[in-house]
Amino acid sequence: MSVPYYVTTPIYYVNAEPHIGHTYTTVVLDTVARYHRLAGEDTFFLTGTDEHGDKIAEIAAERGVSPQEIADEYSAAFSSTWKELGFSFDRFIRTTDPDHKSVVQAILQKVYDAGEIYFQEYEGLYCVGCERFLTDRDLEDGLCRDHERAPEKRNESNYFLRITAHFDWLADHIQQHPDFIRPERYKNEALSMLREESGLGDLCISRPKERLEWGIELPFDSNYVCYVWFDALINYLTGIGYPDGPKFEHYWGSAEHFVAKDILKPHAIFWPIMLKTMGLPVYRHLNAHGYWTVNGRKISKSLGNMVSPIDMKERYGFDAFRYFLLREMVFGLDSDFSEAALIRRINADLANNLGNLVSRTLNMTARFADGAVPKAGEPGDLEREIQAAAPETAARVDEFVRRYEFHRALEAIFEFLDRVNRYLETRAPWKAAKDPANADRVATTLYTSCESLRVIALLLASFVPDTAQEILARLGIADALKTARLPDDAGRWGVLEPGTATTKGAALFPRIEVPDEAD
Ligand code: ME8
Repeated sequence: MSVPYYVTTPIYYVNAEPHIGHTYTTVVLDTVARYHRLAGEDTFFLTGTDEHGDKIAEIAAERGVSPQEIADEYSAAFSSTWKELGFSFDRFIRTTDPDHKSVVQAILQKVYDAGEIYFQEYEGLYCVGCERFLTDRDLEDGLCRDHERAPEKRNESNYFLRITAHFDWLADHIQQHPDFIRPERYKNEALSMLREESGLGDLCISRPKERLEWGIELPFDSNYVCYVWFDALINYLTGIGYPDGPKFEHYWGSAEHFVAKDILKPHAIFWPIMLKTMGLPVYRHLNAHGYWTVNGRKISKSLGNMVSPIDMKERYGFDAFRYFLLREMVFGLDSDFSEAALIRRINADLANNLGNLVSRTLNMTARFADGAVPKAGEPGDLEREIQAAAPETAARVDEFVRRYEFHRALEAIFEFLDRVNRYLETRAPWKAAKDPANADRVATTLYTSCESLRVIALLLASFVPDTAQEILARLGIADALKTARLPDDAGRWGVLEPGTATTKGAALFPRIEVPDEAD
């Protein structure tokens, strides 16, 4: 089998409809999964929903329905939205799936038998939003920093996982593998969580049933259910058939998790230690990104600013929205969303730049070459420059996608696109075609533009899949993505066969007119 590549989104809580934040992480995953598949890697893309815990039990109680009903409703909202948006995931896991429940119980028993779990009475401040006991550092003016709500004082006997005993080992591992957690700022944050003064203690992994029944029962004590984070993280193993499925053995060594910075601690600290206590190798990389704000404000239900990806798809087309998300956010840093900024990007990059090149090239091919890819004559300097830029661009895109620098990858593709637009301006085939003596030069120019469009479409295929497919179809090579290998096929020149029938089609991205005050 070919090189494995296993990527995961966080599994989303079933307490909200999917919004721009969840959509961003899933768009990133869809993009890398598509890219690595096109690069011939054996890719597995996992996403899903996180359904147990206080938070869900609380909503169910408020609504007077069972937690399972809430979980079914919201999980379906995520899975149907993800399908409607065309995400190419290989499994949508739910933590209420039967295979997940047995995996969690088997792991709990294994770790318990290994002596890594102990029982103790505990008193502390508990935040239902975080689903955990807080430390002093989590508090600001007595309120949970993340949820801005007062934690509850709780006194309970519970089971704890000995995580503190593994801090030195984990700190060493992080230092010896500098890109284990990336970008670097999050590696540094994880290291500082492991320092003694951070006050991070052992991890409480149980909840007494008298307080919370909605969870997976501990196999060694039926009075308790498993803490939701311990259960949730294990989805990354269940999703590929742990413990003895063939997929598990194939994929686990290549695991890459993607999360936003809100859930750095469970992924950077709890999860590697959990894996260690289970006797499993740790994941390959944890990739953390920043937050989306909307018009400069945090996304929240109460502000009513939860940008819906389905609304965006209906209004602008989903490719335009995904392009914006990937082009605008520097992976790792925060970014702001506004419709005005989205419209600016659509007009500048997609309508003017890309859309224009597609329509000019295909209209002229229809007019001056009878709607078929013409045969190129001898290339001049300008053609040779474009031919040389194609493999360079493909190599840069490959490097940037593999480093998760999506904005740079798109920048590189659009630099190539600009170059082709400038080339067309210089060759001006619409003028040259007036004199039949220029027929050969016009054919060469149009071949160069059509072939450049093929290169651009292959490189864009992971970022804006429907648009790329449409361009390829108009170029008469609708099946190109079925066999293409990136980066080589995008960098190879002369693949389009002269004589291939092309189609003009409507504008790919019509310009969006906005009144001036929209800015
Ligand atoms: O934390 N900006 O689920 P969750 C960017 N169930 N990304 C955002 C975002 C924003 N404003 N808001 C949400 C949980 N996200 C747990 C995870 S994993 C074993 C368990 C994205 O529904 C981002 O990926 O709160 C973030 O990490 C995740 O949604 C949190 O989703």
